[in-house]
Amino acid sequence: MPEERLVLSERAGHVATLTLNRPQVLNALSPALIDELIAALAACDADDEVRAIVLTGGPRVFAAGADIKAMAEASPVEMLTRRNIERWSRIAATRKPIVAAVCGYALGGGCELAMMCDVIVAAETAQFGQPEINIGIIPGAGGTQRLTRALGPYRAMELILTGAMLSAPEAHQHGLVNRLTPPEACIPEAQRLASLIAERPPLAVQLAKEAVRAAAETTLREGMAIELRNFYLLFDTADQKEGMRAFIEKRKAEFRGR
Ligand code: DAK
Repeated sequence: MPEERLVLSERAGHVATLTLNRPQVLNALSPALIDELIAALAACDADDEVRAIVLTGGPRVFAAGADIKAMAEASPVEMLTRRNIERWSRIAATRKPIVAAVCGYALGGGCELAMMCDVIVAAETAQFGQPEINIGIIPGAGGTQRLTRALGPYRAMELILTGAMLSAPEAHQHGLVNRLTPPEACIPEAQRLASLIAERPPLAVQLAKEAVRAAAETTLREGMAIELRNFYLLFDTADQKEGMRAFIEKRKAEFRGR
């Protein structure tokens, strides 16, 4: 029997949907699953047919965190030599936009993974949180930084110090979630949003993503420099010529990602 894939991948039009596939352990993010996810995202980045990605954990859960059983007895040196930081940063470095469809728990590394995505669609019943404190550690894949930027320092501090969960409606109210849906509509809504993005010129989408990301990761001066560089660069693309000509000729633009 072939081994079960830990990340399922399917494509409809220009949208790839990646589904974490360890439902029996609430998609606990084992090193093997993270490796498959990195490979699947790299394949999306390399495939011209893919213009936007939906990342989901399926209809019941997003991910309940890194696999506790895989790290319970690890030493600091083992944790270091597993090169997790480098591996996880490859997820965040994906060039194409990722829409997360969070249909249940997004906890610990699961919440951090959702926050590495660019847009978050959540079911009303979903729950977010960084419960690492309850097992004697703190977030290690960006939770203290990205949650703080998303929610502000006081709310993030309370969640990280208590390990409490944040309901999807609260997360939506505080700007961590873009859209709230009934549970069964979460994945289709993420796919709809991804298709909308996929209709836009792909290179402009990727360079816009890079520039918006820079706002959270660099100074205003550096961010402005990245924005300007990308702005000028787009005048060298066929899609910029097509987009502007189509506007002037009052027709729909046909973008080719060139
Ligand atoms: N790891 C391993 N197994 C897990 C798991 C996890 N994080 N979460 C759930 N499971 C497993 C359970 O052990 C159980 O397996 P069996 O006992 O059936 O074999 C199965 O999933 C179902 O879970 P429960 O029976 O517990 O289900 P409940 O509905 O009662 O509770 C729950 C759901 C989500 C409240 C509960 O499972 C829970 O509290 N899970 C743990 C949540 C958690 O503490 N998450 C944070 C883990 S630490 C880093 C990158 C990432 C990280 C750190 C560093 N670097 C790049 C350096 C991330 C760290 C973490 O995420």
